[in-house]
Amino acid sequence: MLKNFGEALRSAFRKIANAPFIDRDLIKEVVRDIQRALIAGDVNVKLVLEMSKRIEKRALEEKPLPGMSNREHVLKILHEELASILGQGRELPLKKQRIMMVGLYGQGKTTTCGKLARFFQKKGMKVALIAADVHRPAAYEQLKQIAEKINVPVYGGNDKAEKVVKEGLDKFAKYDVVIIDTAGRHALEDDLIKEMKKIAKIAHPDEKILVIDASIGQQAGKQARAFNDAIGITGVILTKMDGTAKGGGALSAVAETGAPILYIGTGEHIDDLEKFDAIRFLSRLLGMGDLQTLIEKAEEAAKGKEKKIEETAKKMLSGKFTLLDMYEQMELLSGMGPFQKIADLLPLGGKLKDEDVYETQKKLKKFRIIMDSMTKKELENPNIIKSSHIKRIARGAGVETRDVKELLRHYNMSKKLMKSFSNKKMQKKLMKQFGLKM
Ligand SMILES: Nc1nc2c(ncn2[C@@H]2O[C@H](COP(=O)(O)OP(=O)(O)OP(=O)(O)O)[C@@H](O)[C@H]2O)c(=O)[nH]1
Ligand SMILES: [Mg+2]
Repeated sequence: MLKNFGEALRSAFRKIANAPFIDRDLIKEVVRDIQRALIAGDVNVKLVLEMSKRIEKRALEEKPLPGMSNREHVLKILHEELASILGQGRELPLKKQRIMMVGLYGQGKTTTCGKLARFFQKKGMKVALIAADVHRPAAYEQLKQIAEKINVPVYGGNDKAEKVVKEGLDKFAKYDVVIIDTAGRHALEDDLIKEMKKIAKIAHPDEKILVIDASIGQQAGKQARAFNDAIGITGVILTKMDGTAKGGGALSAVAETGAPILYIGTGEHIDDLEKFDAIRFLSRLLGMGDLQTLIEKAEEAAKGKEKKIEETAKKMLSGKFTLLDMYEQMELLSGMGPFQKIADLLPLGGKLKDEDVYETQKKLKKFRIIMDSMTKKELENPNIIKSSHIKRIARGAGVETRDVKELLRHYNMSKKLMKSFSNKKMQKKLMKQFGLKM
C-alpha cells in the first residue's frame, strides 16, 4: 500500500514534469491523481478534498514568481500544500517542563517516555519519570526497566493515578523534565477521559503529547480529535514508522488537531526517535529517497523540454524552416496533447483528434525513414530535390517515390503555413501560447 501510494503521487509529479504545457486539464487530472493517492494512503477524505481544491485554485489563479516556469510553479504548489498539512513540525524546547503522554492501548506511550527521557538526558538535562498507568500491573515495572537502562528515576505505585502523579511531582520538583506515562484504553472511554483530565489538572503539563501508532491509518484523525477535545493536545509523536505503516494517518491527525508532529519513533530501541521533518516524512510516504531531488529533477527535465519547444517555436516563426524542423513540429504535434493549442491557431483550423494523432505518428515513422536516406543539403533545403533524387531517396528508404513526394508536399504545405505566421498579430498569439516573450 505504501508503495502504491508513493507510486501514485510520484506519477502525478511525473505527469507535470513531462507535460509540454501546464494547462487546466492537466492540473485537474493531476489533482485527481493526488486525491486518489491520498485517500488510498489513509488521509481523511474531507481533508483531501479541501486540499485538492486549494491546489487547483492556486495552480490556476496564482501567477508564477518571476523567473519561475509554470511547471515549477505548479510543482511548488503541490509540494507546499502537501507539506502544509504536515506543518513545520516542532521540537520540544530544552527548558524545565512537565510532559504528559497520552494515547490508546499499545500505541507506544511507555516506550516513547523512555525515548524522550533519553533525548533530554543527552542534552544534559535532569530527567525523571512518573508511572501513572496504575491499571495495568506490569506497566510500572515496564517503565522501571526502561528507566534503569538510562539511569533515570521513576516514581510509581498502586494508588489512584492522580495521587501518584502528585507525589511524583513533589518528589521530582527539582528535576528539569518530568515525563508522565499514562494508561491506555481500547477506545476513548469516559473513565479514561476523566482520569486524563484529573492528571492534567494536577500536573499542569507544559506538553500533552498524543502517541499514535503510524499503522492505525485513517483512525488517527478520529483519535486525535477525541484526545484533543478531552485535554488539548500540544503535539503528536508517531511511533512504529520503521514498520510497514503508511503514516498517512499522520496527515489526518495533524489536520484534525492543529497540533504539530514532534518526533517519530523508528524502532523499539531507546534511541530510535527522530526529529520530525515534513519533507523527509513526505518522501518516506512517497516511498522515495528524497522528494526534493525529484522536484529538482522534474524542474531540470522541464527546462530542457521547454527550451526545445521554445527553439522549435522560434524557428517556426523565423521563416527558416527545414525538413527537420517540419519533422520536429509534427513530432511535437503528435506526441503532445496540449500542442492542440497550436493546431487551433493554424489557419486550417483543424483540431488534432486521436485518429489524426495516430495517422500523424504513422506518417512520422515513414517520414523518418525517408529523411534518413537524404543528404544534409537536401534536408536543409528540400527545394533542390529533383525527380532523380526522389528515385534515389525512395530506393534508399525502401519506399515508393510517391511516399517521398508526399513528404515534400507536406513540407511545402507546412512552410506555407509557417509563412502565414509572419503576420505579427498571429506571431504574438502563438508566442503567448508557447509562453514565450517577444
Ligand atoms: N518497531 C517499533 N516498535 C515500537 C515503537 N514504539 C513502541 N513499539 C513497541 O510497541 C509495543 C507497545 O509499546 P508500549 O510503549 O508498551 O505502548 P503503550 O502505549 O505504553 O501501551 P499500553 O501502556 O499498554 O497502553 C511494544 O512492544 C514496543 O516495543 C517503534 O517506534 N517501533
Ligand atoms: Mg504503557
